[in-house]
Amino acid sequence: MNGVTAPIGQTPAMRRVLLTGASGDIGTRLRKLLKPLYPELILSDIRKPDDLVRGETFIQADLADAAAVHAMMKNIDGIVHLGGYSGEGSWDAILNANIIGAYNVFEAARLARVQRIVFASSNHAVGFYPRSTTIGVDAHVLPDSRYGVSKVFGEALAALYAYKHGLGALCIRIGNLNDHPIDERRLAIWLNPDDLVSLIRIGLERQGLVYEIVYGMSDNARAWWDNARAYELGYQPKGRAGDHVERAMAAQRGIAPNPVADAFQGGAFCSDQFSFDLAKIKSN
Ligand code: 15L
Repeated sequence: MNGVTAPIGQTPAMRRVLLTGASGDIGTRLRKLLKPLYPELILSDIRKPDDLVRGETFIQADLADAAAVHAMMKNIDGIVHLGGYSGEGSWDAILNANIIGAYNVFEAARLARVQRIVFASSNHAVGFYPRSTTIGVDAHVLPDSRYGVSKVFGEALAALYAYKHGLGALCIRIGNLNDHPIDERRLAIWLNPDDLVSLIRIGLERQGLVYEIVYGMSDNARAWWDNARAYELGYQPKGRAGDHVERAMAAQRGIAPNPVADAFQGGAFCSDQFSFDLAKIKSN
């Protein structure tokens, strides 16, 4: 099934939008890009951003602290949930920040009757697909890390809260967000920051959206992902990975080959702590 968009419905009024993970790499960029669109943007993170400016509203909160998460949800219309660990971490770190943290956010959103949530999922939810394969959003999950497992968990929470409680949800399996792709793998999964904003707007504003998964990538002939559903929802990416091929491939020449990382879409997340036999996966 390709996600569900209800045939009728109102475009939700997105006045107060909460951005979790506002001090992280992506959050720091989104703070500036989302503010003109959602003037009442509320920022949150476990760590206060160093460069908060007048007019920005910040709430310091540990997502593993349910009471703190519930408190910041008051009068929120929509959430962009980036918060948590953004790479591989110990089980304790992932459990607290990404698993318990995500649960607290969804549950608080339900109780506060939030209308929409955009969940920052990741390509690492499906990182063990070979680079020779093109996958859509209905391919079964193949996480490449504890981090990837936590993103699968978040997608599952999003489905549960959408179908059971009407919390409209868009899960964006983000590739690599940067001004330009920085190596061969990142060339295949590159996401221009403005294109992420376009996807977020679909998640928060598209009429009738119930539950969807899309890939967070820009326009890309080299892609490993079929992003047809995003286009059906109105996505019109501006970034073109094809404009950056030479630079990315030049950077790749400086990177040592790794048979496991190079075989799979998730790259080094796959080779990290790998203890199986690559030949057995390939012959599977
Ligand atoms: C991610 O999900 C991470 O948050 C980011 O730091 C990058 O590692 C990215 O994936 C990637 O795959 O390049």
